[in-house]
Amino acid sequence: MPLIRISPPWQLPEKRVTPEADYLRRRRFLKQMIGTGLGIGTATLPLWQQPYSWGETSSDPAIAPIFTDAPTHSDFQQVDRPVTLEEIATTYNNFYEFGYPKDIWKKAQVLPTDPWQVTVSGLVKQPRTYDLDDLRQRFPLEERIYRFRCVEAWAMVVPWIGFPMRLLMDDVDPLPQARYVRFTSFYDREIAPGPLWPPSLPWPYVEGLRLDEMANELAFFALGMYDKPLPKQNGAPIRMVIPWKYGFKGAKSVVSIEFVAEQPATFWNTVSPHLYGFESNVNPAVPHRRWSQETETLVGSGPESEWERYPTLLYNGYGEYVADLYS
Ligand SMILES: Nc1nc2c(c(=O)[nH]1)N[C@H]1C(S)=C(S)[C@@H](COP(=O)(O)O)O[C@H]1N2
Ligand SMILES: [Mo]
Repeated sequence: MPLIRISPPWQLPEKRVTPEADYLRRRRFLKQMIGTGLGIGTATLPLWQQPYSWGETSSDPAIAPIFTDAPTHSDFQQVDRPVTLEEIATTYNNFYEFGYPKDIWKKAQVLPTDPWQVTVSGLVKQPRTYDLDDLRQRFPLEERIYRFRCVEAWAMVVPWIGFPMRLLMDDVDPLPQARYVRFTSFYDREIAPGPLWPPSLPWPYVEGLRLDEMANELAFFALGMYDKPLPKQNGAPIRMVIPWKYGFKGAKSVVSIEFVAEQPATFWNTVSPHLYGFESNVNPAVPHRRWSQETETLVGSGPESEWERYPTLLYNGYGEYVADLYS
């Protein structure tokens, strides 16, 4: 398949980033286009911009509108920074199963995402296995514009489409003994072997939350972003989004969710317990061993050496929602 090379994002004719107003206007415009049945010619678009790409069902025009129709949650319509350009958020990624470089989006296109199943098991009254249709139909989709902060001190603002984790919890009904939740990403060494070094990385990628963190209003499962199903490089077909924690807490391409009694071992915490704590809430006062966390750069806000710097906020600015979890 021919890959279309795009210019570096800061050379795009649009502004460096998409102001909220423009983003919202574009969203309404797209809805109208779909409403009137006027498709936009998409064959020439790069892979990650094509409207619907869950494998075999990608030609099903009935599916795409559920993403554009998802209402924007009134509390999460904007943040105090511009929404990151889609072209940036989908080409500057961490997905180590496909290697270390930020441009793994090309390699990630081999991720098989259809069929897909998410198994929910462990200390629950109603163990369940969801396929993609179950996930899309059982849980009402909404849009939320969230800040995103990687432990590497870069940040983005992403319009996610998905549903609160709380709804899935209610659906499986955790037992009283359940105190933690363990989330496991897709792993298939034949398809995505991960970096060759170090050879001992503890695959698969596993992340964990306390039960009350998962129940928090902000904890979210994303099925889409920018009105479209998630691109593979961003963790298709379903990923965690925990906006008050560092980005690595948000496992991509989730296949298993287990309710457990004890704090689970996680990927990064196993690699380096003192660098990557289980909790890993965004906190400007706690430096990484090799860099300060006091400020962060906004990805895509110009050529990389000139990215805008902002102060890091405790809990990534979401203290009002989560601070009482940690008092
Ligand atoms: N399975 C898996 N999930 C993952 C990662 C990964 O390497 N593998 N990287 C994490 C890190 S470090 C970050 S910052 C975010 C990046 O998400 P994005 O590429 O959509 O911005 O995904 C997180 N989830
Ligand atoms: Mo990260």
